[in-house]
Amino acid sequence: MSRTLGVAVIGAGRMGADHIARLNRRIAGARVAAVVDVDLARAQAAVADIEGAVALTDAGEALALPGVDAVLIATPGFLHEDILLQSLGKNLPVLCEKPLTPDAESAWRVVQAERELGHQRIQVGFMRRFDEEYRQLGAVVRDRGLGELLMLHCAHRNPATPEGFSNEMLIHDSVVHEFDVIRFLTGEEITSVQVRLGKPTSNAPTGQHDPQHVLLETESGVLADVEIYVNAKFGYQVSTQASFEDGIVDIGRDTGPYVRTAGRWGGRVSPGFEERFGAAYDVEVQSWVDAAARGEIGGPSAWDGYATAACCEAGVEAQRTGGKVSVKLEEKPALYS
Ligand code: ISE
Repeated sequence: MSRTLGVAVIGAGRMGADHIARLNRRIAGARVAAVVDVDLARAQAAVADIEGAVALTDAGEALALPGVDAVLIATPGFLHEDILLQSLGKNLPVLCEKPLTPDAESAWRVVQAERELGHQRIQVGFMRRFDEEYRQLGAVVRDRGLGELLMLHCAHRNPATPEGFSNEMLIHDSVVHEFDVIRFLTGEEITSVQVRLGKPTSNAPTGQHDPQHVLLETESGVLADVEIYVNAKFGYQVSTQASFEDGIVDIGRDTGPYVRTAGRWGGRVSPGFEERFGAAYDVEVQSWVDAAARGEIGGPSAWDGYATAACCEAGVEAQRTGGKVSVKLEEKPALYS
């Protein structure tokens, strides 16, 4: 592997473009070697200012290029499995945007392929684990400085949804982050999911029930509730209140300059996840690049991708049935212990 990690970015849409800019300007030890997109013009535009980077429409071709040492997948989830398996076949380090794959069965196939390879190559893009406040909250849980963690109250609000954002996507595109971060904070698997549908907003597109109230339970009985509200209009907000035996911790509150003007006071709400989690994405990608140089992964694993896919499946069933649905997991392979 060359000293500077040559990365093939697969998918030059919203997240892919954000990662290309990041790799190009803020990440040390890596460079964009290729950009792949079904839309060749979009791939070409993405590499226009990057010396030596090539634009392609086929991921397999990119993976075979001599200057490609690693793969960053930012396509829609249904395309991930094929690219992941090809990357494992070439033993390349991968950073795969969430979800690992759209369902637990295909995610499990990826886990098994990695297990056969014998070492971890896939890091999943759950960027919240790299957010400073989530990390601090995780440390409070682990150190037991405030006693045992008992409950988590999470709010996940988006200003609006892109076209085609289905009712199920509230779970597998949005709440998937809470599934992961609750597993990260507690160090436990989620055992059941319930979804309650209350009074909907008139701002949601047809077919989407918004907001929804998701209730989860972990192995030791920690309860978590998530308000997922994806047409909240006012801006982007992700926050958590954690109840411990000896105190309460809040993260994700509004920060930044507090301005008084024209008879009003206040600050700015983040417009979207790129701004809210920009610093976390930088740390995440740097951690992946640094770990790749050591032949390791630097964040959540394929097992985490599989376990959250199983939570999403339970969540979608709970949405449909209104019941409390158990999360069923295969036995965790030793590779992920
Ligand atoms: C989006 O795909 C993300 O990953 C964002 O972090 C999340 O807030 C949003 O709901 C998803 O649609």
